Amino acid sequence: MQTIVIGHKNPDMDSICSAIGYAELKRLTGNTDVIAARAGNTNERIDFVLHKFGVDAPELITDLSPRVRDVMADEVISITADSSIYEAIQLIEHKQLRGVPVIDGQFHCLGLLSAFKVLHHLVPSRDDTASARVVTAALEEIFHTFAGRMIQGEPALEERDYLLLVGAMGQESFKKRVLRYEGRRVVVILGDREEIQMEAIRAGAAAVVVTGDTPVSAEVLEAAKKHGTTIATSPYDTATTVLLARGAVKVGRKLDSEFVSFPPDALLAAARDEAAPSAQFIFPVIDEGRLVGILSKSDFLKTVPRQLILVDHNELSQAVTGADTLPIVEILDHHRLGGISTHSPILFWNHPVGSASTIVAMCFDQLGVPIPKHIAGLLMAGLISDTLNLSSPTATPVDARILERLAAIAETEPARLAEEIFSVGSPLLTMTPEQAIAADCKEYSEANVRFSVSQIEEISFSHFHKKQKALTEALNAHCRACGYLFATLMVTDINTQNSLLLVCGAEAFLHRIDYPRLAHNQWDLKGVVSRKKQLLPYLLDRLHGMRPE
Ligand SMILES: [Mn+2]
Repeated sequence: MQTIVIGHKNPDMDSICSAIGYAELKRLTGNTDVIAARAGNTNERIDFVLHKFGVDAPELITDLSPRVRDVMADEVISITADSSIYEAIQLIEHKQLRGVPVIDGQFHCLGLLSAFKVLHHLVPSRDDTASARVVTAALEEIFHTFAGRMIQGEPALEERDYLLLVGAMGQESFKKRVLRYEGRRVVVILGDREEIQMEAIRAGAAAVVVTGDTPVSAEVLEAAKKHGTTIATSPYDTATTVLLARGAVKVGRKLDSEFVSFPPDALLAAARDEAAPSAQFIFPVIDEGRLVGILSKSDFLKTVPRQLILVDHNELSQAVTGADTLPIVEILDHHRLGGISTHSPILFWNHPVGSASTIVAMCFDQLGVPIPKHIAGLLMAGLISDTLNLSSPTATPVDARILERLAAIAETEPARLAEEIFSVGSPLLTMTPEQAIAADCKEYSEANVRFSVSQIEEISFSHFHKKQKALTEALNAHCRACGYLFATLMVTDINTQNSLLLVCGAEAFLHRIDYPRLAHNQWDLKGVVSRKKQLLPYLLDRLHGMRPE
């Protein structure tokens, strides 16, 4: 069972650092199959911190919905098209299959061979009996199916259409019959009836198979040599020998070349819908033309061996796509509760401290696990970033105490690290307006309306005024595209501890904002720096006071 530790969509520093830190704690406490992941791209500030502490970015996972590859059988039992039906029967019986995929030498799937198709070949319907006696194979391959021994002639490797003829009738009737066919296409199968053996040879039969391991006379062998007829013996009686010989037909001639297949990345739910009405017994999984797995209908009932730990969020609307398809086993967060429900009891630690990184550090302490130096550095970055180096109203005495401890372990000065983080990659300078809005955007769903709150941190407002118009346009487009009641962008100056607020959307809502208005879409938020502790409660209050339309 793989455990994925992951933060919210549009990951910020705290989301990334707390996920890496908590995954590391899980590993240090004996959970071997655990990875940290991120639900979106990093930004320059995050990249700077990861580089500074020598850590790779967590794996990018943007959709956790189960895929075909999660449940398919990847040890594929297959058969090549040039194998005989006899070999296919052995395989199907031995492995207890309902059929097998048929491949060529390069693992391309050519079709499917079902046990039903094999049965139909062995027991044809009455209308098909004429073709049922024709076997397309090399003589050697036909002999091989009944463990025959060649006692006269050269091994003929050339594949041809051979007609199986049983020499069971009287000499005159047989002679008439065998002459109806092209001799070189005929394989006569019979017991120790020497006069019929001689008729077959004189008619120029390709081969005579003498069944029941009965001896063949010197005269017959001599005549065969003269007429170029191959003589083989079979240890089985005539009826059995014919049955087995028919198994020499190549699998490639009996396969169903029309079949439903899936790529390994196909969504399992979509594959299930497509597979459900199909009579197909198995579904090849094909990647770049090659057969890489097999999906059976029973595979759709399997549980995907994966579970989630959410950090820095607890609302499904902020979680990675597909999070609702996997069990959530733990949540570590410091936000409002967003109405998540689970099937089983889970570890849920929601603590209104300044960052999820703070909680991760507390988890290390609680379990008595020393915090590795590089993890301490990352947790510092998450904490500093979320609390604007303890200056945000979200910062608590717990954060201050934890930051001091982390600083000692990481041997890093918090003020210095804060300065480094916030001076890298100003969102307003390095991003397009669309990117600046999307970089740290959280969607909320409340009282039947949806809205978003984006936040960017700058070390001054100097770049804002130039970008103000473009930002407002982009925010408007974002609001309309997502169908929100309103969308907001909070631009925070971490030095002066003030913010500017852009809001686009329903006029009725804009009217209710009573901060000092600087322009139609812009308000002055003096002393406001925290989205969740200051702005979000304010917006929710404004929203709840609105009359229903
Ligand atoms: Mn956070």
